[in-house]
Amino acid sequence: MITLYGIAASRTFRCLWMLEELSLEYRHEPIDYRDHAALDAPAYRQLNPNGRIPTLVDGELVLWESMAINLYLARRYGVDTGLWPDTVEDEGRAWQWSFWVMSEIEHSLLTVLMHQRLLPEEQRNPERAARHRGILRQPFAVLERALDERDWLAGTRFTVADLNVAAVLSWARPARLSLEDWPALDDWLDRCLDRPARKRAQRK
Ligand SMILES: N[C@@H](CCC(=O)N[C@@H](CS)C(=O)NCC(=O)O)C(=O)O
Repeated sequence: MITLYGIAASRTFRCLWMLEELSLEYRHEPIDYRDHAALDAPAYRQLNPNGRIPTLVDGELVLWESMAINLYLARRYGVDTGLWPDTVEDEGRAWQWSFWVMSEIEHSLLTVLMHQRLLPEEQRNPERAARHRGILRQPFAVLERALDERDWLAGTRFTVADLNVAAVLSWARPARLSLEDWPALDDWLDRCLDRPARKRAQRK
């Protein structure tokens, strides 16, 4: 039995999206990241010593870190459904893009989302948002060049590489961050976010 802990309006969304793509049966425990009593409960800390979401339990295996959870799920259950790449080279690309999006994009894009949309207006810092919009231009250009040459990031179809990167990039939409300078990226993001499994995950 698979159990996933965490609400959809958090990084848990990435793993809900993967579970939905794989059509797996799972139990969803929607722990909120603001519910510190739940995150600090000894039974939860035993699963995730960081006291964060998401956490996946699959039989004896307990995993945390959204990208690791998705790479595991795709490798274990996504070979037949096509979520796991076909070649070792494309597996390498899936690792590459998953690490890359976390190190080059996640922090700056979350900062833009917080300071452009999510924080109460009096707590927003427009200079901070602008600085991180500037930082994002370089990795966005890298992704644009990659997607100018190919439709998908690892192989010739949607895989875990696209899901992991698009799940982070999806914050650009609620942040109302224009991607018009990167048309191939913008188009690829639309194609990823248009998938029924993504929409189901968002409603969890
Ligand atoms: N790198 C981790 C980050 C996990 C994380 O920071 N989760 C947030 C919610 S999106 C959380 O649990 N925050 C609660 C807290 O920091 O107290 C991952 O990708 O899974």
